Amino acid sequence: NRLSPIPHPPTKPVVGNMLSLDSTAPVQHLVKLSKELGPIFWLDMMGSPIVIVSGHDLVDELSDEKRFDKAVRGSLRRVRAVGGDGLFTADTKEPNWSKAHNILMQPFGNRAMQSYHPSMVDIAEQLVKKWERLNADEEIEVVHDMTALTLDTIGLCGFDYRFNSFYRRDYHPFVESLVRSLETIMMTRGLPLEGLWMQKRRKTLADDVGFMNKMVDEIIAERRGNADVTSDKKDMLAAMMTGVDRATGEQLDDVNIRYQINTFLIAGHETTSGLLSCTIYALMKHPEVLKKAYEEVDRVLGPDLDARPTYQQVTQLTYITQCLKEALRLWPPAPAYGIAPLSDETIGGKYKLKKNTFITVLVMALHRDPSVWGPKPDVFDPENFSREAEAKRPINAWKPFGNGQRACIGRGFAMHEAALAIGMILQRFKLLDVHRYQMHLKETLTVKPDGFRIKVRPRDDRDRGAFAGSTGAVAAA
Ligand code: HEM
Ligand code: LEH
Repeated sequence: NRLSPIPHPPTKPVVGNMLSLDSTAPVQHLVKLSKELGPIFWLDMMGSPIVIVSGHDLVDELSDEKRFDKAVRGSLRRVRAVGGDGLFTADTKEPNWSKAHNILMQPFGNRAMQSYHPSMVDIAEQLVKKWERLNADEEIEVVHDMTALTLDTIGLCGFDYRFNSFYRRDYHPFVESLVRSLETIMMTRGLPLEGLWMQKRRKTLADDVGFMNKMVDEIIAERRGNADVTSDKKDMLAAMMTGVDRATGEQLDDVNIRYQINTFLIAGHETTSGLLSCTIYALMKHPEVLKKAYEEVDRVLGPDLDARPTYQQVTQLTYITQCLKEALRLWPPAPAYGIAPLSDETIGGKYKLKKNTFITVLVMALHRDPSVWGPKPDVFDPENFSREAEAKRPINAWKPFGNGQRACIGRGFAMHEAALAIGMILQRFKLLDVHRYQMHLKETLTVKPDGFRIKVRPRDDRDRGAFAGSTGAVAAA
């Protein structure tokens, strides 16, 4: 067997390892297997192998883009039903990948972030206003509210659309369709035979995708029909409709723009909300970390709750950014990514991989490799992202946003949005762990805390004074 030196759990006839993978929590199951089988192992998915890699040395080698490229296979291939040849689900070789990559650099760059900032504040204010108006007996569904925040933020910054999630009990119909589609896609994870899908689910999927496409196509058509609007809007849609790829001189067509928007909505609703929820969890469980975070917020944002945070102030929330990065380490919302060798390969000096073999980089396990993170890799410690610690760390040990040219284009957007939201929350609230919640990850395409509920109380001036006084900061100056 060409994969014989790579460890491998026992298989069943015909199905191989397929049915032995926990379908509700496949990633966490793989993490467990990696503890038993080591930094590299392979599974037999009905005749086709998947190689699972989680050791830092090996991932470092796999990060060489001259030898390995993103593979849109497995569940990601299924996401093409919604994302089409948008950036996230396009093969690197597809013409629309490099075209959109070049055009979208600008609307995801630093300068563009400054123009989205007021819209981000608009939505974050809706969140904190909702929390300020809760009665003492009312709890917060953390993931629900964080998803409302991230969805509404990408809707407004992306294409000037308000989902108004804070004004409804359920999500917007578009989001209901999106969630149902991703659910169907995940239910069939690992099943290679399209014919085995449940008939009804397939029909619903087609209906949902049709509904989403129609809504987004209408938004695009309306913008095309209104020259005045195009000229003054500075959202991502405007950039996609006017941007020209320097390499080809071409523009994106409207079907591809639709797929990009679908993709931003998948990304906006699935990942940043998980990051925010996990960060709140970690802060609540670590009083000494929370205290430093409050001190930073009081120093940088100050006590005036009516003054909106500026873009510059958010960039100064460096300790909160360390907390976000540490949350991305322990609970990477996108817990794995798929790649394949461009030619026959040998890695680690001894593991043979044939060209095109599907490899899953198990980020969730990589992020707890003791050879990088020390003997207690499971402990939440923002000092892992102090400037000194980051400078000392080997490259390719922390990959929550993927690798190289196929890494997340929304990274800056997500981090700014998240730092702003945590900043505005800590400026106003005490976090109450009323259920003594213990982290339990629910897997969809991403991972998020399941059933995480808290209460909040307004911070009183005494809390604030204690921190502001002790640092001697003049917050308003
Ligand atoms: C790609 C993670 C937020 C848009 C990726 C990849 C990861 C990732 C791991 C690489 C996937 C792969 O290799 O298959 C995250 C995380 C986020 C986040 C952890 C939040 C904390 C966002 C947001 C957007 C976005 C907010 C857009 C609004 C994209 C796009 C790609 C991508 C378009 C594909 C890039 C390409 O291949 O050219 N993301 N993402 N992401 N992400 Fe994100
Ligand atoms: O497909 C992959 N792996 C297999 C693993 C299986 C055996 C458990 C599979 O079939 O799933 C590779 C990993 C794909 C997981 C993709 C998760 C990415 C989630 C990000 C969505 C949101 N987003 C989009 C852009 N930025 C954020």
